[in-house]
Amino acid sequence: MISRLCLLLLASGLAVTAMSAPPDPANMDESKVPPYMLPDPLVCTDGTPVRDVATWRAKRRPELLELFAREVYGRTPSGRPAAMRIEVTSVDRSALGGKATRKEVTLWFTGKTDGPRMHLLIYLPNGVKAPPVFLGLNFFGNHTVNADPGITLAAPFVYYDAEHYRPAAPGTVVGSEQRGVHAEKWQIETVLARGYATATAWCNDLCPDRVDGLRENVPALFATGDAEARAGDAWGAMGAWAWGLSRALDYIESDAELDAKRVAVHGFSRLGKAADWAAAQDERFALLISNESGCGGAALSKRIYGETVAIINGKFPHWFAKNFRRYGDNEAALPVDQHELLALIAPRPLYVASADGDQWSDPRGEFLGAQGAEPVYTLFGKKGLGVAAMPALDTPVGDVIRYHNRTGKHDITAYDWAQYLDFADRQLGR
Ligand code: GTR
Repeated sequence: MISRLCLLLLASGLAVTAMSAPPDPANMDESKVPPYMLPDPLVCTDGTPVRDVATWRAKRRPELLELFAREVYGRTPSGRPAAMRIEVTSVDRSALGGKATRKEVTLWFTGKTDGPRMHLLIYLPNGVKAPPVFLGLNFFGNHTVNADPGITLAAPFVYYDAEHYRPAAPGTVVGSEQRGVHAEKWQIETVLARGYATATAWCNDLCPDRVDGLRENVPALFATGDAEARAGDAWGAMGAWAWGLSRALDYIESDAELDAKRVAVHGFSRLGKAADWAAAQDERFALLISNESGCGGAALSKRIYGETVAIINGKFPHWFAKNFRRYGDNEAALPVDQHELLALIAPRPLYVASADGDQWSDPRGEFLGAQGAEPVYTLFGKKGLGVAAMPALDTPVGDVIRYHNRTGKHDITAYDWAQYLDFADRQLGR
């Protein structure tokens, strides 16, 4: 398999030999990608080849999960808390002009209203029995995903620019003028019209996206310790966000109006990384959409292009396990790479998407991540990407693994959603 991966990489125009020092600070030049070697998803750490699904399940999959937990994302401390309490706080059966039912649900993780909680927003298409669900976290609060005035405003917080993540004027608080600022990114009416439900929660409910965020909410519940003081293998924001996606799925399982067996988890950018990790760990997710998840998501770490392990951990010290920092400018030492994270989704449908204007996320590295997962899909008898080279722009390829590289900037657009809906139709059976 190593040789097969090498061949694929060579076919993509890359030499695969030994590691050399990465360019500083960020390489955005394809000709300067240094040689690298990827671990084989189908060879266990002790050298045992994985030749069947039983060995993958019993040995290699648990081993890879352990490596990603220990070295990259940190350990997920627990599943569903025994005392978690679910409260449906509102139901409106004539939302969005009568086309949808809007539900708001709070998950009280300790069962107590003074403990950490997540507010889930759900839309169901009226007239569709037990629809499949698209589930993803949002960046800035549930009220930003649609202009529907019935969505409860998130608690006041310092607002960030809608396109980037710079703090806005200090003290700016969320208000009704921010309703629907990310509606384009969510395409909720389109998703509903195609017969799917959609569910979302604000990532900050789980772990505020800032350096000291680990002292609050879910990380605090599990006594994580702050970004610097925590243990090397303690989780960070990515872990807490992924955990929250699994708790949202717990709710979906409890709601007979939704089809919990057909939940597509999706995420864009940093929340794409979280969705990847959630789907890798929790096999209840039926399908993963990884939209421009980049470094620490679908993009290979050992391919030094765009954002690197050193850069991401420097800018966002709270996202990953502290152990991941050891691989900054030392990616060759990583015992895993992100193609193996995507392999953990097998045999479930996987869509990886890039944007050509988003070189920071390394589109080619994302493509190679998806391609590198393919041998595990083949082991399951599933058709993966089925291409040797990266496809032309705006040309989706693949079967159970699918990939496209969209024209345009770092974003999730109507074009992207059109592909995801078609993919979900085919793979989830609508
Ligand atoms: C960037 C970060 C990326 C990506 C992006 C986003 O600043 O470097 O890894 O997560 O933010 O979330 O939009």
